[in-house]
Parts: sequence; C-alpha cells; structure tokens
Amino acid sequence: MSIRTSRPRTSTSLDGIWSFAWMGGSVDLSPPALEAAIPAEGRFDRRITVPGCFDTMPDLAGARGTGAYRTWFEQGDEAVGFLHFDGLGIWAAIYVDGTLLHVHRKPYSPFTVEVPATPGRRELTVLVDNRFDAGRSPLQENYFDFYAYGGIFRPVTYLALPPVHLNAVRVTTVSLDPPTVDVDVDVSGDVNVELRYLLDGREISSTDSVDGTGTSGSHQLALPGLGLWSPENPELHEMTVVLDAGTSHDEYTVSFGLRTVAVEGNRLLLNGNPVNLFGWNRHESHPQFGPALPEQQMLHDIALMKQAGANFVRGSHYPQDERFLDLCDRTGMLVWEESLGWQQDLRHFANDDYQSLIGEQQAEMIAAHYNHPSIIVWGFQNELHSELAEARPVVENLVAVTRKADPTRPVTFATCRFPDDRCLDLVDIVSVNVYPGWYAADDDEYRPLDEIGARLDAIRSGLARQGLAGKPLIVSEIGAGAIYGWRDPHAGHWSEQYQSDYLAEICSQFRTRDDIMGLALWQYCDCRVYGSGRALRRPRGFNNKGIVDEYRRPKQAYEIVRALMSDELTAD
Ligand code: ADA
Repeated sequence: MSIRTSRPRTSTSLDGIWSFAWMGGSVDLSPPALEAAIPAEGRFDRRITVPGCFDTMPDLAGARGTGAYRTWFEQGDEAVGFLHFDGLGIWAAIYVDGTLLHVHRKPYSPFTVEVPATPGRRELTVLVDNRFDAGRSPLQENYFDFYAYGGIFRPVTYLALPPVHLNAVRVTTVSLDPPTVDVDVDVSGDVNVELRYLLDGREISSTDSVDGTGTSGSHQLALPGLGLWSPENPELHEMTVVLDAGTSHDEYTVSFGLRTVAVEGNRLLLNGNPVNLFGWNRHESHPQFGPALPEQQMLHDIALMKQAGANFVRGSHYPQDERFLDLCDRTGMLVWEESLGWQQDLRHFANDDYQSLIGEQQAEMIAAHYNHPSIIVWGFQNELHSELAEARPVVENLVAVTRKADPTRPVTFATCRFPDDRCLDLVDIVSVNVYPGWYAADDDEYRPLDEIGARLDAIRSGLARQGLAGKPLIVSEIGAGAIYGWRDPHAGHWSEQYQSDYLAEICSQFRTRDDIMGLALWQYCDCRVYGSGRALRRPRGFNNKGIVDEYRRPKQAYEIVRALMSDELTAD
C-alpha cells in the first residue's frame, strides 16, 4: 500500500452563529452588480443562526429581500476544498474572500461549491434572497400553497480533500439472501486507484482496483449474515471505501440498509413482501423555525405520526432535509421524496430554463439521497397540469431523469387531474390527490361526507376503464381543515368535529378496501401559506388541514385516527 502523505478528508461543520446584515428588498442581484453586491463589513451588525431563517425573526417576519450571511473557515494544506450546503431558499450567491464562486437557483436542493485551496482563514459570505423572481429562481412562486421562507435552512460543511478522492459512494442491494450489495464509487482524477472496503469498520475484502479514468467503478460485495432494513427492524450499517492512489489517501463512509423495493402488479413489495402505506404529507414548517426545523422537532414529528399508526411520510413538495431522512432511516419511516413542484402549467412546460432546473434538481436530489433505505419512491411536479398534452414530454423527461439516476425505486407523481390525466401510464404507481367532502361537489351541502366513498369508487372504476387498474394506487392527498380549538355543535367545515368525522371516514374506507395500497392524509401539521388576498380561503393565512396545529398540538382528529390506524398496518 502506498505511503500516506496526504491527509485523509476532513469535514468541518460551519453551523452555528454567523454575522448577518439585512439589506432590504431592493438589492440589484443581476450580473455584473452581483459581483460586488456584498455589503460593507460594518453592515454586518446582526447575528443569525445557521441552520435558520431570517424571515422568522420578529422584526423581519414576512419580509422579502436579501440577507447577507458571513462566517469564516480555515484551509490547510489540502489539495481540494468544497463547501457543501444541504439546502436553502429561495436563491443565493456564494462568495469566498469577496470573490463570487457560485449562484444557487434551486430552493431546497443540496449543492457543493469548490473553493480554491489556499492555507489560511477564509471569509465566506452568502447572499440569500427570498423574493419571488421568475428569472432568478423560477422553481418557487408565490401562488404555491406553502410559505416560501428565506434562509440557510440546513447544515453547511467545509470538506478538505486529498488530490485524488472519492466524489460519491452508492450502495445498492443486489440480493437479500445471500446478502449482496453493489458498491459504486465515483473517483476524482484519472489515476489508477486501490480500493478497500470496511463494513461497520471491519475490512471485508482484499485490494480491488478501479482502473482510473475518473469514472465510477462498481464492485459487488457479499455481506454474509447482514440483517435486513425494514420499518419493523430498521437495521443500518456503514460502508467505508478506502482509496489509495500515489500520495492520496481518502476514506468515504455512507450509511445504508439491506432492503429491496419493487412494484408487482398492483402491490408494492418491500423485501419481497406486500406492504401498505399509511401516513401523512409533511411540510418542513414551523412558525419560529420555518423549514429549518431542529432535529428534535423532526423526531417529534415522526413520533407523533408513528404513534397514530403511520409507517409512511410524503415529503411534500420539495427535496427533504437529509437529517430528516437520517431519522426516517433510523426509525423505520418509509418516505416518498419529490423535487419542488406545485401545479405547474403551460407557462412552465414552455420554459426551457425551468425545465432544465427542475431536471437538475430531480437528479441532484436522487444522487444526494440515494443511500437512504427509508426512501421507497421518487416523485416530482405535484399536481402539474397533466391533463394537457404539453405535459406529457415534461413527465416523460422527469421519469427518464429519475430512472437514470436510480433504476431501483418506483416512480410516481401526485395528480389532481384524474380522470383527465394523460400521463399516468408513464409512472409505476398511480397517486391521486382528492378532496371529496371538503372541496365539495355541492357547496350548499352541509357535511358532504358521503362524497368520499363515492369518489374512491369513481377513481377505481376510472382507472379500470383506462387500463390502469393493474398499477398500485396511493391516495396521496386527502383531508379536511380544522381550526385548532374550534369545536362547534354544528360540526361543519373548519370544526375539529368535521375533520374528525372526515378522517374517520377515509381511514375506515382505507381499512375496508383492498384496492388502495397507500394513504397519505393531507396534512401532518398546519403550515403558513399566503399573506395576500389568496388567504381568504386559508383562515389565518395557514393551511389548516393538519392533524396537529403548527405548534404540533394534536387536534381532536388525532386520537380518532390513532384509534383507527394504530393497529392497521400490523394487522395481517
Ligand atoms: C393540493 C396541494 C397541497 C395543498 C392541498 C390543499 O392537493 O397538493 O399542497 O395545497 O391541495 O390543502 O388544498
């Protein structure tokens, strides 16, 4: 083995308290103004946390504009340095020592910025802007039914790497018995490398070599005795790939679980066994934290969902915080993850910049989150206008991008256009968002709960007519609103009683029907949406369909659902 002279990789968290300057809502962020848009040193007169949001701070509540974040980090004798951001919103420009290195246009997407390696103390400045701007960041718009916060929502890390290093490691389950995985490595540089593998710190193979042209190499490893990952027993392991090449030594560790997921007929198979999915759609949202939730809050959310019988969560409607996915891996919570989308239409279908960005976000999300065993399905473009012919090439492209990035997981998208949808044949799982009895067919009918069963029947018969009955069906959104604490003898819309009666009906339907493979209630927690006149349909400017309110206080319906569902998925 070569003599190690380079340092192995080091990873330094930059999370904590940064300096901050509020720059207001009229900063010119267009090139070339952007090159020198950083405020003067003296303007950094505030402090802010990363992860965090600036527009949940009391004096900036609801503000739209540019916040300047600043911190420092050390560089040593490493050959290559990278800054990794796990996610922010809506838009950002990254400067090191005053030089613009990167402009980020994809909210919630993880991204990495290469930093020229010069030993010493580096100044990192990040301009974050939460204004809606179709040119700057077309992926997020103010008509979406969830609030677009501003901030560095997720962790920031500085990576110091040797000259030749590992860019990525992917672990794919090849078989459960005997336990076998493929380990794909993406090596930087174009030299011959030596690779060794450690499972949970224990060496498990002799030297293997990837003839270096900097491309991936795939190596199949037998892992005798390895246990499976499942919701009931979420067994996780660590795969470390050790690279030696000349003076370079690198070690890259990923967490993984031995599990398979597949569609067979109208069933979803997990480790070869049919599984039904029950849970909620969850926004990353909180009045004080925005989407920058502390891990304790994420774990609290998972616990409340699981206690009410959930084994599944749809990360609506954007790439998720990797810390949440780690918690889902460790608690056995199955996940549907999707790139950002909310009712895109012809305007977006014809926008090449939009289509390019959303395709990038889909591929980057999958590349970043591939190793999470909890993720069992990829989605995209929530409720796009897929009844339009122009939507088909958009869906075809995103299905192709998804399958190329990950051929192992099923693909879906949530439609609200059924039975007029023109794209459901392109995906593996049919997922429908329906709100019978809430967005009622007859606005004059009081408590139209009977619409629920009728709509589910209509969906089933419609799918059969369209030759789609052979695919698994997920009711990916259904729900009713309730104002926390509003209990009213009329038990009508917005009362906790109506939400309870509504969710009792849909859960009873789910329990008694065998033609629905999955149910994701809308939604887990109330979340802030609009501040504008659009709020006239959203009391308080919130989407109030949560089973808990925005502070996670369970509504009356929580115990009703818990009583109905907490034994549902464990039942035979
Ligand atoms: C749609 C949408 C959700 C939410 C929901 C509602 O299905 O996908 O994000 O807006 O409607 O509450 O009406």
